[in-house]
Amino acid sequence: MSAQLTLALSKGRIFDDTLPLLEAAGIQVLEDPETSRKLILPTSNPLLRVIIVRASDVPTYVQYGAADFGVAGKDVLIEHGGDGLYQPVDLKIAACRMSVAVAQGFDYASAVRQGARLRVATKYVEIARRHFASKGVHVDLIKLYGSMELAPLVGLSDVIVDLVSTGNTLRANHLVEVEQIMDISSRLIVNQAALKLKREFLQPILAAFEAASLNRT
Ligand code: PRT
Ligand code: MG
Repeated sequence: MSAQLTLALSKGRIFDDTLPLLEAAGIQVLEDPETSRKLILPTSNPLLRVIIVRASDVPTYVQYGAADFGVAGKDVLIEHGGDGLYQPVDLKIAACRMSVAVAQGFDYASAVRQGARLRVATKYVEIARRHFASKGVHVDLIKLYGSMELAPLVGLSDVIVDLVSTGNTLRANHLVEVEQIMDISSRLIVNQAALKLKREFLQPILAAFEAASLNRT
């Protein structure tokens, strides 16, 4: 029988951290996305295939039903909006935090206090917009697609909003974390129609993922 279920994952940490959860469901992915150029990967379960997409595209594939389920960071889900997605499980994988960082020596506290407009460079404009709105700080949001750390160093922005895990990237660029906005981890997301129509195939895998992620706490 051809694949009934499609799981959307991104290469790198999400793929790597999802593999043990698939193993817990008795499923092996039969090719390595780091060495294979294929974007559709078979698994040991003939009913299930994995597709490899950009991290920020995972919710889109699942929303439109091109994938039945997927794994995406809370950051990506907030920026996407989550329409048409059911989010049953926090898998607690790919954990990090969303933070505000500034160049060493920049006086963030007084910049915020003085009520001037703060120039904020980020890939996460929705999270940044909500955060500074809740503090009553006026901001000019500058959308970037990567290498946010550079922005304060060359005068593009006063601050950045970015993901931090070890803090090594900030340190290497002489930036300082001045505020933590939220903890981030990756969620299982499921297409709402698939949840109803493919329940018999999906349910055992969802249950195994949930059990495996509970073991992580
Ligand atoms: O890389 P690409 O542009 O394709 O997309 P992406 O960056 O969204 O994908 P990917 O695979 O890098 O990240 C997927 C998800 O992993 C994110 O959506 C987060 O939910 C989660 N995650 C966990 C992280 C990190 N930790 C992380 N450290 N995503 C990114 N980073 C980056 C961060 O942006 C910064 O550049 O790593 C750097 C900081 O790391 P430290 O360890 O130096 O602090
Ligand atoms: Mg990345």
